[in-house]
Amino acid sequence: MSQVLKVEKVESFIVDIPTIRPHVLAMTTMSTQAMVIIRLLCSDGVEGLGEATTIGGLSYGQESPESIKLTIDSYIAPILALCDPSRPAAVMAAIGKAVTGNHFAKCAVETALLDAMGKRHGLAVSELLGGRVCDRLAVLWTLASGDTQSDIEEADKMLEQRRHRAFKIKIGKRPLAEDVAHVAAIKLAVGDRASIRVDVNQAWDEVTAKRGMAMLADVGVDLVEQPIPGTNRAAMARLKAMSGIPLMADEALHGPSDAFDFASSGCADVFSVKIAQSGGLSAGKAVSHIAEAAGVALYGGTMLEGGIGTAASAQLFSTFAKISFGTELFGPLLLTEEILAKPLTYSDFNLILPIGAGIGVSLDEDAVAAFRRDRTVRSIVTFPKALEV
Ligand code: MUC
Ligand code: MG
Repeated sequence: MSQVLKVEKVESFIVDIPTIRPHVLAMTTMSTQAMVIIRLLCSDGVEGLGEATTIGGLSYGQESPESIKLTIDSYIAPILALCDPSRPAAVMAAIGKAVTGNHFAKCAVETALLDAMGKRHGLAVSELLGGRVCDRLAVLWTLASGDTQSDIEEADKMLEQRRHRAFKIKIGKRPLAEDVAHVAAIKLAVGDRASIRVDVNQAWDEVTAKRGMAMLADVGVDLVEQPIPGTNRAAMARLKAMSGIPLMADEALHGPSDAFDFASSGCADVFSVKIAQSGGLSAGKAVSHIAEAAGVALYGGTMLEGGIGTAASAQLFSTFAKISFGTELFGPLLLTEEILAKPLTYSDFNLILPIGAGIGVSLDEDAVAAFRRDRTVRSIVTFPKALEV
């Protein structure tokens, strides 16, 4: 009789939570966030949690909440049934052979495997990834109400509460002059109290970006994120070469091979590392190593995940030797409801790393039950006990 550990049950479900205000990005306006949560039950009774969350359905990335769930249920769960969950790297390699792309779905699964492994051994996921360098991470806030005065009031409130002292302003939806005036007014209001960055979410062409980045440098912006489509690498390299402000790649980075290409072609000064876009925590870690080797600065990105994805991202980012531009791990704060049993702690401009095994958080089952999209029909994939590897 084999003693190999098994995955006995895979459950994935979508949770829809409203945002505290409309979140206006160049390509969509969010009023709710849909999070895909996965629960793996292993044969030793240990449960692993993971999350895959994207922004605005299919308007940001190539996977939607519905496609992530379908990929997990129909293509990944049957592989999990045949694998030993105490070997996450081997399981992810088996999944990689059968499932191309689908980085978000893979990220949720790897997170759950690492969470279970950490719980099994009494270790935080950061320890499994090499060990923490810090116990807290600087966290910025995105000003994206769509209204200049509301954004200024929001920034003032965050500064007073000592919650955030770096702000990312979403632009690219309005004409360039209006966007720059909006950013200039916010920078003038916060002065030296905060760092101001912008995220264009690929909305500009190269000509607009050249003009825009010069204008933003004049108003005191510290960082410009993904001003043009990430696929236009040559133009990213030209913008980096001419810009007086550091240029950050976000949508362009879908894991280690993009990171390698971007680093070797000098396309960005900074990489926004996202666990979901990278294809999981290990892939995100590889992105960070490529950046470090190439002298590219690091930033801890988010897909506006809830508590599970945010905790998992924090576990990884806490292992980076240096994270020059901080993180944007504020996702749970943008939502009206908490689904963690114990909310993450934000204090003195930082996210405090959760203490505890695995990713360090657990679900509030009542909150989850109240916000699950499938409140009536449940989809749980249970494997027959007799199944042998
Ligand atoms: C993005 O493009 O960076 C992260 C923070 C935020 O407000 O939006 C996301 C996506
Ligand atoms: Mg971005």
